[in-house]
Amino acid sequence: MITYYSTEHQRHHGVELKDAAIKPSFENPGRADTILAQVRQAALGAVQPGQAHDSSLYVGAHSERYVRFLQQAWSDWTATGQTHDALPLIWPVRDLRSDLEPATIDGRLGFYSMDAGSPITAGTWAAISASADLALTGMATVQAGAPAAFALCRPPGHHAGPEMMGGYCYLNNAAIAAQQARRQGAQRVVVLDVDFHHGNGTQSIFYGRDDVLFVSLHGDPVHCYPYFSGHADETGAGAGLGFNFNLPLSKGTAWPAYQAALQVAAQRVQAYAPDVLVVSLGVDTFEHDPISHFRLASADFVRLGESLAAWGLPTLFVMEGGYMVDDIGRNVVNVLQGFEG
Ligand code: Q9C
Ligand code: ZN
Repeated sequence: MITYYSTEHQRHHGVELKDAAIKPSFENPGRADTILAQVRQAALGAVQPGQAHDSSLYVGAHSERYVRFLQQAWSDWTATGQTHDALPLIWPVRDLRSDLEPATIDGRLGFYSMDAGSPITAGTWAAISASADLALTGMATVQAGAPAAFALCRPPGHHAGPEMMGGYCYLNNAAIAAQQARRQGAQRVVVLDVDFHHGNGTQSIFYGRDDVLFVSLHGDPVHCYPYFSGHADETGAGAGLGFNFNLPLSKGTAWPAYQAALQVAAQRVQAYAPDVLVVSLGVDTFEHDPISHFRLASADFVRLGESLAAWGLPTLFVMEGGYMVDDIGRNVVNVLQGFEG
C-alpha cells in the first residue's frame, strides 16, 4: 500500500512536563522517521508526499476560530517577547467561564486546550497542517479505489477536539479525513481507534452525528489518560445516540482480551455497513511502551492487521501514538503487512 509522508513533521519538536521538569516530549521526530525507515525496509509500497490542502478543509472536524488560533498561535506568542515553546497553564474548568474567548495568547492557549501536552513551537503549524494533508491525501487515494493507504501522520491527532488541542495532538487527522470522505460522497464512515489512549477528540467531533460511527478500544479512563473521557456509557447524543462505541479495557490487557474486544467492535461496524474505514493507528498498546499499560507483543500487531482486513472495507490508516521508538516501526509495519495478507 502507499505510504504518505512529509518531512515537515520535523519542524515540530516540543517539550512536556515530566517529573517536575521540562523534558523533550515522548512525541518526537524520531518516531515518524523510524516508522518510515521500516516501511522502506519492508518494501511495503511507494512512499509519496501529501498534497497541500486548503485549511478550510480542516473546518468541520474543527471550528474555524480554532484553526485560526493554531495558525496564529506562534506569532501571537512571540509578539509578547517569548522565544521558547508556548504551553497553556490555566483552563476553564467547571466553575470558570468557558463561553468567552480571551483576547490574549496566555488565555487563548488555555481556552483551546485540555492539558499542557501540546506545546506550540515555531514549526508547529507547518507540521500539523502537513500532517492533516497526509490524511486528506490518503483518503483521496482510498476514495479513488485503492483498497488501503497509510498516512504517516505526525503530530498525531485523536485527542484534538472541535476546539481543543492536547495529548500531543492539534489537528485531528483521522476526523479531518472522515469528514472529507463524507464531503466526497461516502454515506457512512467508521473511525476505529486502536491507540492505547481514548480518542476523546474524535469522539467529541462526531458525538452528535450518526454519519460517522466512532469505535474505540483503549485503557479504561478510571486508570488511564485522558481520564475524563472514554467510558462505556458515552454512547452519543441526539442524532448521534448509539453511534459512539467505547470499549475500555483493563490495564495489562494482552492479545486474547484485546482480540475479544475487537470482535465486539467488528460486529458493531458490520451492522453499520460503512463505505469506508479510518483506523486511528496507535501502537502504544505495545508491551514495552513507556507511557501505556497494555501488553501486545510485536506479533500481535500482525494479527490486528489480519483482523481488520477481514472487515473487507476500503481502509485509511492514520498514524497516532506509540512511543517505544526502537519498536514502533516494526509494529506499524506488522499491522499493515497483516492487513495486506
Ligand atoms: N506519564 C497519544 O498517544 N501523557 N497521546 C500521559 C504519561 C499524555 C498520548 C502521561 C499522553 C498522550 C496520541
Ligand atoms: Zn496514545
